[in-house]
Amino acid sequence: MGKEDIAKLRAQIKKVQDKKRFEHTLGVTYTAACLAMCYDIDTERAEIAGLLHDCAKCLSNDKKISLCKKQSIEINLTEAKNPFLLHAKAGAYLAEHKYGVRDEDILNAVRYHTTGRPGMSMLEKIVFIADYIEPGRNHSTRLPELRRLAFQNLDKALVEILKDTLRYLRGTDHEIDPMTQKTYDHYNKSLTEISGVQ
Ligand code: DGI
Ligand code: FE
Ligand code: FE
Repeated sequence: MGKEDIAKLRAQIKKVQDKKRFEHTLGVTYTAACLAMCYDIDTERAEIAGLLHDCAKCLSNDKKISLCKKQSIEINLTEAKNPFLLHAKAGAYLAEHKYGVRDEDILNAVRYHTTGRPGMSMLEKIVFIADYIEPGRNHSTRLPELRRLAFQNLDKALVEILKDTLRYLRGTDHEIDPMTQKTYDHYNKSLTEISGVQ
């Protein structure tokens, strides 16, 4: 994919998202490209993953569920109760079959952008973090600090964002997807091991 394909993809995504969601998508796209520059990752792949990450967000919950059922995509208990979570898996499916992406790393960045997963690639981390810190976001008092941290230490930023998300979810009646908790535990553990803290 080159610049022309990216422009085409951007026009396609604009058609399937409302104005606010599309603004967010562009914010994630450019933030992911900036993080990619900072960490020496291919910027075009970061842009494509950013453009696609919420491509299934504007489908109704019924559509997300029926798409997953039809394509035999597993729906876990948390997802069954909170179908909005399925926009990540459904998005990865559409990225491949509707938008023609063959790059498994980009597909995984879409698939795991909401919960993360243990063993994320650099691109997956970049999209996960860009989704949280893009300039249009305004959902955490810790954003200025998290934005700075993202460009200094990607893994620390990942752990702090997961910590923030888990704290937010515990303060609501939303159920925590086991994968979100697993991702936090995995990266929190590897950070403390690296820094030698017991
Ligand atoms: O699609 P976006 O709004 O851009 O961002 P997203 O895909 O990261 O979804 C954000 C929401 O997902 C946010 O309100 C927190 C929520 N979330 C993340 N992990 C979990 C979760 N919600 C539930 N119920 N359980 C989780 O484990
Ligand atoms: Fe999302
Ligand atoms: Fe998003």
